[in-house]
Amino acid sequence: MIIKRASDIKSSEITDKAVYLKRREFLKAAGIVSASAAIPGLLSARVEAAAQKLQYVKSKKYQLDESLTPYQDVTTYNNFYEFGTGKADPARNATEFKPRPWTITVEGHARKTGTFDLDDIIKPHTLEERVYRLRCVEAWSMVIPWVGVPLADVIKRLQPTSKARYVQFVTLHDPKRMPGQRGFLGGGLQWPYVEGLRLDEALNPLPLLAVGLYGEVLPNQNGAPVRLVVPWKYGFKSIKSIVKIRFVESQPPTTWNLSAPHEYGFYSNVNPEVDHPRWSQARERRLGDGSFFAPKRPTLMFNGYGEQVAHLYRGMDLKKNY
Ligand SMILES: Nc1nc2c(c(=O)[nH]1)N[C@H]1C(S)=C(S)[C@@H](COP(=O)(O)O)O[C@H]1N2
Ligand SMILES: [Mo]
Repeated sequence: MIIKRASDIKSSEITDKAVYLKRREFLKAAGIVSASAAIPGLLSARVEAAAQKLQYVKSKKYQLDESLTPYQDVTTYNNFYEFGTGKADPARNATEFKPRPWTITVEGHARKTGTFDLDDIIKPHTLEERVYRLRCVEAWSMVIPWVGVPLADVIKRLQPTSKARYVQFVTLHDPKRMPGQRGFLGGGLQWPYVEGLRLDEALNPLPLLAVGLYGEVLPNQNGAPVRLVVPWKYGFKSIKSIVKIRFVESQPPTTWNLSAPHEYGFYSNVNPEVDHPRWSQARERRLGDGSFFAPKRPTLMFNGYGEQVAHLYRGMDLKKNY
């Protein structure tokens, strides 16, 4: 099924009440009901585009006793090199990006391969909200209420075979729609952006395929329409705008490792004891904590998720496997 964005819908369609009601049902079936949809008189495409609400259940288990990073920070301080290397660039340069319709192609060692509509990969009625920390390798962090589904559930439905030992993820490669993929705006990364996890990491209950945050569809700058959230790893593992999932036998290449192998490894687990070659990873600045000069907080091993994930790395030298 294809979900139209509010911006695709002509105002003539919106003013017709019958069409409006039908469309509202359509959006509801898709898990999207806009704030303004509750007040027909106030319906406008502009308002609706600003707030496409999602329907989801709040996770009881995955909450944090920490204040949420304000929406403003979450959506204006981003890393998304496809839209520029500056933190403010993605919010500015991704406004025209249309994340629907969207398909995901599944390849490699799995029983269910092929190209699927996003809504077949992530069933809109199964959405869950979980509050996770995200910590960038650049030593800033955020606490965000994500809306999505566990990656493990999606992978199980795709039925990887015994040959699958890693999962690779690929971002959209479309220089016409992603200005950072043309010329110098994207900092000279190799495109498309790629990431990967060991299959057992991917099957851990924590990683989310997120389609929203703060109860609304993902803003473009945060990786619309679907991005990964792997909360115990540095932010760059949480790949945005995913179009391909590939089940492979050997460790797949990853973008930041290709770009600077001595600085960014395949694992990239948050680890206060292993410094980045050019700076310490022992402390972090929490966005929204006040000024840039607010005291930093200590970074936690595995970003605080050790209880859930430390067993994945038993016996491994995490200094070598950075
Ligand atoms: N495709 C793609 N995914 C990406 C990036 C990117 O440049 N391109 N940046 C990564 C980095 S370095 C971080 S810290 C997070 C930032 O996510 P946020 O902007 O939603 O906070 O996205 C990650 N995912
Ligand atoms: Mo990052």
